[in-house]
Amino acid sequence: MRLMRISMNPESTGHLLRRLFRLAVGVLALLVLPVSPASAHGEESQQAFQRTSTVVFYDVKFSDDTVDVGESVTITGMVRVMKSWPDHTLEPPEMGYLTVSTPGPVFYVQEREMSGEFTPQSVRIEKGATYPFKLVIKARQPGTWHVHPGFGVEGAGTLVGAGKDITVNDTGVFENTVTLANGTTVDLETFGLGRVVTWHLISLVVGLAWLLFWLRRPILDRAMAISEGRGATLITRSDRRIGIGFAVVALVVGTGGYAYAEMTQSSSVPLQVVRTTPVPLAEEEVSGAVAPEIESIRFNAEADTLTMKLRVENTGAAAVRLQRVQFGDVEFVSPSFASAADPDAQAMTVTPDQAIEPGGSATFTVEIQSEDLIVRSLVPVNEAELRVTGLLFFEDETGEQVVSEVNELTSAILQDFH
Ligand SMILES: [Cu+2]
Repeated sequence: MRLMRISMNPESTGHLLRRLFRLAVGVLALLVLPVSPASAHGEESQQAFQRTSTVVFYDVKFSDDTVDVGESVTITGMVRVMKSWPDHTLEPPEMGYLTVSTPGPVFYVQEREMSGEFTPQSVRIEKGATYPFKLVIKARQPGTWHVHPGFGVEGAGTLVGAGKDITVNDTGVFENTVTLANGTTVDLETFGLGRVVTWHLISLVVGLAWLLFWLRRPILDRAMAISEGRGATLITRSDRRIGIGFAVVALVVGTGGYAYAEMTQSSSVPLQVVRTTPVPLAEEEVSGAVAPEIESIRFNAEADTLTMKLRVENTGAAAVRLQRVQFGDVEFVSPSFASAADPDAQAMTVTPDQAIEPGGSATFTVEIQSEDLIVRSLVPVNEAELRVTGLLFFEDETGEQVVSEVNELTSAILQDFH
């Protein structure tokens, strides 16, 4: 092994000290200065194609935005596994799980339904399927929490729908009790907590003892011996004996714990797995008699506009009108429907803003201010797939009975470069 000599003249020592001093001041400033809590939509870190063409939530409604501790909020809407699911980059969707995305366990999911069916666990899903969903969540901790409905797909991660800030007032009691088959009522917030703590402590003691036994020896000396090929000489007979002792203790504790639980808890049921297949809405019910086709999409970065040329055919018996467009969880509404729309939705222009007569077809130009889409990274200008996938909503003329028809659009975006 060769040693390197570091020469240090007084000048460079002074320089080094000054740098160290500056670094120390910098670190201290970071520690002392007040920090504001970070806040952002985490979903925006997901790529555009993931958020627009895998799972899309629409018509998401929250029953309340302010509740007391122990009160419930119901989230309803539609979740659609897109037909344009990118199988070439992601595995095809087969297993999904409806959930909520919250900052920690601040809510408790009481009810979880897809297509009116109770879905406590992961369910089988299919491409192009639309499921009405319902989530009932009970407020557990006071505070203001950002809540999204979410849908986890095996192999693709969790996609979220429109979010809302829900304030949970610091009054009320959170109760989470359940009656067991043997008639006793238990509080799920504390049930078995003593046992959990005991097992953590036992593992901690065994683990720490094992670490201490090895870590009290000089690490560098031993590493050197191993690199010189003398590793086998480091382990003595008593090390081996103690090692076996640890293994025996771990086995005895594990099997002993199991035997103890079997003896004291006579009536137990193994963990259950339920795999249901919720029935999606019939495709005709979802997309109806409207067949839209994208002729072109142009994106102008300078003017921040997205211009779509649509050709829509209406084979139904009632006149329909383009109501809104949705990319990911961002909605754009036609001016004629603005009054009834979600206040968060943005405006778009539709030319000509006319109904499509039964049996007829029409060509429209839809213009969207894409600034918000860019900010939310929903226009995939810097991705390998310059495509936009979204949902188009139409409404028929019978006023009262509003029928939202949904269709997917998948088309390459042409960029206007100047
Ligand atoms: Cu969010």
